[in-house]
Amino acid sequence: MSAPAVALKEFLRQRRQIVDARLEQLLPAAGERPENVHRAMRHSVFAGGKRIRPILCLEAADVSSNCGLRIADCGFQAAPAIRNPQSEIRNSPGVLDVACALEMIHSYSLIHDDLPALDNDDFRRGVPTCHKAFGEAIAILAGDALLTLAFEVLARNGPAEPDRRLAILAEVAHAAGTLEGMIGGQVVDIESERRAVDGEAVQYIHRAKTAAMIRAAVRSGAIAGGAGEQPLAALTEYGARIGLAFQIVDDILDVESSTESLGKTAGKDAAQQKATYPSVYGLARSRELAAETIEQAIQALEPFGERGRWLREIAVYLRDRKN
Ligand code: GRG
Repeated sequence: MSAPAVALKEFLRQRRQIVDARLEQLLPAAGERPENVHRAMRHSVFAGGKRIRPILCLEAADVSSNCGLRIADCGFQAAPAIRNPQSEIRNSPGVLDVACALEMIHSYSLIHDDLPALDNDDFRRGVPTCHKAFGEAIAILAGDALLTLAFEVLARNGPAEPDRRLAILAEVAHAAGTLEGMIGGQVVDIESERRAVDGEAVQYIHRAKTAAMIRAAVRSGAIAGGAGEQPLAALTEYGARIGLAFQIVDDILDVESSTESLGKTAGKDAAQQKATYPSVYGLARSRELAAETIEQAIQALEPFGERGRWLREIAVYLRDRKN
């Protein structure tokens, strides 16, 4: 592995550790009543995801920060857990909790996506899906609970500045919704199964289902960090591009990778006759489109110069990832 790849691996590992430690504090304890739903929430959140959305949020905040905020200085260990509403705002870890809320919403979407009524999957992140481990009713409720907790965390623990906190709430809610958002994309995805779709339709699905939340992760971090109009526009472009490329690569991996390396059932898109980039453009052209889209994302970072280093490296990592 080349030197920069090693450095990025370490960067991602450290960021994951910070996010996981805070998620541990924010999620209700497994022994807290009603235990079953809390265990189910933890089963899915701590099954070992890449934490890409929170990491993007943290890094976008770092590059945008006009007050030299660094994640290392955010003092999250001293911050109270969510159940302490009186004191948490003053000690808020701000952007870190925004990042964790994004991961909660992502985990909710995976739990619901895996349900028998949707993708009907048995494995996710290398472990049994939530409904396989806890039953369908608890899995639905665990997903609902993660979505709800995410908005409580955003409302209580977002950035101290009320305008930034509100802007992030609106940003995330919209991206998770039906208008060019995650649920909208998922609906069109389901409705496109076994139908002939064109490039415009598959791009809509990917933009809404996957890219909207990734773009929102980058934008939320930028807003938390106080980005001005131009940096926010550049980061929005970056987020939208890597978000689209992320799902194109996901489609390619579904064709090329094994169930073991993906941690979820490979080859499902073809089995369910899903609208994907490989089904519309073929594998070779899909690879080219993913690479071109990542290149556009990297170009959007130019104004940040050296400060954009990790975001650039993350874009390349997302292009080359194997799971
Ligand atoms: C409300 C019943 C109901 C369902 C909603 C919203 C939804 C279902 C599904 C969202 C669709 C979805 C799961 C989009 C994301 C697709 C995707 C690429 C997931 C994998 O993300 P990674 O690779 O996963 O970041 P890890 O495991 O690393 O976190």
